[in-house]
Amino acid sequence: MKAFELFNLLKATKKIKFFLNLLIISPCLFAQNVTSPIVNDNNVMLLKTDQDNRPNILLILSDDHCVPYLGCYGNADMHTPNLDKLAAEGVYFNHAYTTAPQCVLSRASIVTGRNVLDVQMLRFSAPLDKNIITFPELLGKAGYFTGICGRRYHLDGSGRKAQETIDAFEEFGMVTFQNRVDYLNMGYREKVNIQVKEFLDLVPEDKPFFLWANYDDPHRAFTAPEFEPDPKKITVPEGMPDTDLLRKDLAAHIGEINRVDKYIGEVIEELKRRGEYDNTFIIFMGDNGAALLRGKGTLYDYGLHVPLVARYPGLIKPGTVSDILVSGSDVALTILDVAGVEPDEEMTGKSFKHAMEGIERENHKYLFAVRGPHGQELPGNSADFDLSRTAFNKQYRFIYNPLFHLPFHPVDFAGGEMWEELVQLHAEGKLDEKFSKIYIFTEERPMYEFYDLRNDPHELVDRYGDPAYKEAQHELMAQLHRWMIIYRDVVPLPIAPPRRQ
Ligand SMILES: [Ca+2]
Repeated sequence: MKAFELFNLLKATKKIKFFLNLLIISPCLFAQNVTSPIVNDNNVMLLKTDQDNRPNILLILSDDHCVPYLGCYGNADMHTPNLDKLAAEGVYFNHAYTTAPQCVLSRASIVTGRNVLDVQMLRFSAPLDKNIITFPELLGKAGYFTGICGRRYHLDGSGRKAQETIDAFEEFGMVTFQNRVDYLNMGYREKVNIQVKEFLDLVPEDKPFFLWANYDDPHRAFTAPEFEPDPKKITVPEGMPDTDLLRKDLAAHIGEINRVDKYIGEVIEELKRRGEYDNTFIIFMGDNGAALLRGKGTLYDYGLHVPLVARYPGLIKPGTVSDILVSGSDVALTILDVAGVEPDEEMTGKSFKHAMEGIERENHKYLFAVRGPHGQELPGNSADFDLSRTAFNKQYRFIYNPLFHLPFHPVDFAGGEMWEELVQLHAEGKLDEKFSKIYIFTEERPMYEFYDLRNDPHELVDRYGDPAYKEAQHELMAQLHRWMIIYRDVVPLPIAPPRRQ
């Protein structure tokens, strides 16, 4: 049977199932107040009885994308009219952070509503345990037609594999996403939008949909020269050395984001054409920070701080801006909240629906993030393998580097000419002192780092050990210590026990 025929069959079966559901649910509607929770035949708690008004949900991820690389974050070098308009008609968040600076780990949190340690997804690339519930499954059980498309979603053990790995996956049923959603497909660039349309064609008329669309921009290699700004005219952030090669690299990065904005604009047009735009909760974010200096693979701001934009006129007032702390693990809870579906009890993220409605109430006092292995190499440098941890809030960041002695390598561009020139300049003593001091150019990293983010947003001055920050430093260190205990981290804890007498 061809895939398309199979989908048609699925569509018909789901329609029959929908009417059966209605028959089961109808007596409950009359028996209860309309706002009372009801349980459908999959034992999923629905908070609303008025299912027809539930929005469609479109989650869009760009790949390796940090703040401020969108026009709505005040970056004049960007040409991102579609995402900027989405933000203007909805909300954007100034303090959204992923739970890890890497695809696999971060996406595991996004889809499970839990932190990386909790779902044991440190290894690149581990498959997500079949017993761990993801939010698309809950939406599916609550009556949504669900799908994932585009770039690798990374949660079925992606990447090159030894035959022994493939055999183990098969024997223990570890590739599970085809069972978790109605539609699963993968593709790059233009193919993503073809798949989006294919998915939309398959949505049964009587069901709302949930689609997770993954784009590969601005992941390296950078391949969008026609979208790049003039390197001479862009602004180099204060935290980066201003060299010609770095400008060229940064402009190429911006080009990719400008391109993904165009793709997203096409999806918006498609939703409008189908009359679904205003009835769709669109949520856009970066899967982790950008592969730029002190970005992807590091626990500094550019590694974790991602754009987060949402639009849904039924809920969000145009022009809303939120300053609350948001974690990647909050996305699942928020989507379920908007859909009126009860989360799984193991989910620890917090819904930020209230912030989209203009209520500035903090969900978190601190956020935490981890680094894990990247790729399959043994520990030779920090790009391939690292186990750093961080606790932070809007004011301070504490970083714990248990593998401080591993030489620093940036993720995804260690062999590039921009990086090699900077290393050379550092070796020759020609790099500005403020950059030579940051730990990406030094032989070793310190075990602990501490930054005053309000006064030093580019994290150029490590304040660890500075008596002026003694209390704040201990508070974050103790919070991280506690968190690592609670979630059974295998890494030695940051606070050493008292010495033997
Ligand atoms: Ca990524």
